[in-house]
Amino acid sequence: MSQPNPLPDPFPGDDRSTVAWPPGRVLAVAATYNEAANLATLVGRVLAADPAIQLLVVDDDSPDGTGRSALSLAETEPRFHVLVRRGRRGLGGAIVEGFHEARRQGFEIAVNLDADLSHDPDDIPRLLAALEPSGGRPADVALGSRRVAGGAIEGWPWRRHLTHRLVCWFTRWVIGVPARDGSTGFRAVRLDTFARLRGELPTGYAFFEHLLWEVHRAGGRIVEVPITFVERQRGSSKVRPGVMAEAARDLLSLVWARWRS
Ligand SMILES: Nc1nc2c(ncn2[C@@H]2O[C@H](COP(=O)(O)OP(=O)(O)OP(=O)(O)O)[C@@H](O)[C@H]2O)c(=O)[nH]1
Ligand SMILES: [Mg+2]
Repeated sequence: MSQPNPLPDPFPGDDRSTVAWPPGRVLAVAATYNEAANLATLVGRVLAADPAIQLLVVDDDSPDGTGRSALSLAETEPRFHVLVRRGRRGLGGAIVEGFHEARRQGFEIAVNLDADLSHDPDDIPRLLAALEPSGGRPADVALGSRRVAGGAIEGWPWRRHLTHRLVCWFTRWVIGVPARDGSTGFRAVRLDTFARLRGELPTGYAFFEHLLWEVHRAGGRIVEVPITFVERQRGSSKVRPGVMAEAARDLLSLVWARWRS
């Protein structure tokens, strides 16, 4: 049997911010690729959303200099940290490495959000409250959901709605993950649950559905909190046909994984 998710060694060629990490419980993790136009707003808004939260940006050596700007911003803000990955690309891989960094630094909870402000940092406290309801049953993952009562998507063309519905239907009914918005990238995750997962997670966009499948089959509890997703106002989408084809292939591999398990 495979080992639970081990903590890998840091990659030697990467760049990291150097200011010491203050102790903390919750780390927001945002993967970035060419998000220079959104970076400063993202950092300001996440840190303002909760005075105890810290933020890690995991950049894949963006050609537009997002990583460089982030590294210099981190010198002035002790709650902001940066990892610039060299020679690696992919949203899922960047988030996994962000979660590993969170574990290495002793955080208990990671909150994953997009850097393009489609996810409102002001919703983070509601995600955290859903993970640890006072007097209620704790959850392992709290999803920022566009598909429960009160949730919404603003600014998408019909084609995006169609793909999104299809992926959510597949994740819920074919793979059996008990969530209406299994593809959301806005979520709070308990890091001890993440550390117990056994399967490989994809490095592309299907990371989100795979993570939920792994949490569910490990007996983890998933809850959903309504959010409004607003299409990005600045910068450009990284969802290209190649990225979608890779995600579709990774998603279909879950059918096989479910059948074998
Ligand atoms: N580190 C890293 N981040 C990525 C990569 N691809 C996308 N991202 C980041 O992942 C987040 C989501 O990417 P988007 O391009 O906004 O994709 P999306 O939100 O699914 O789709 P849109 O609605 O088109 O914006 C953003 O913060 C991106 O900068 C990648 O290869 N590496
Ligand atoms: Mg986006």
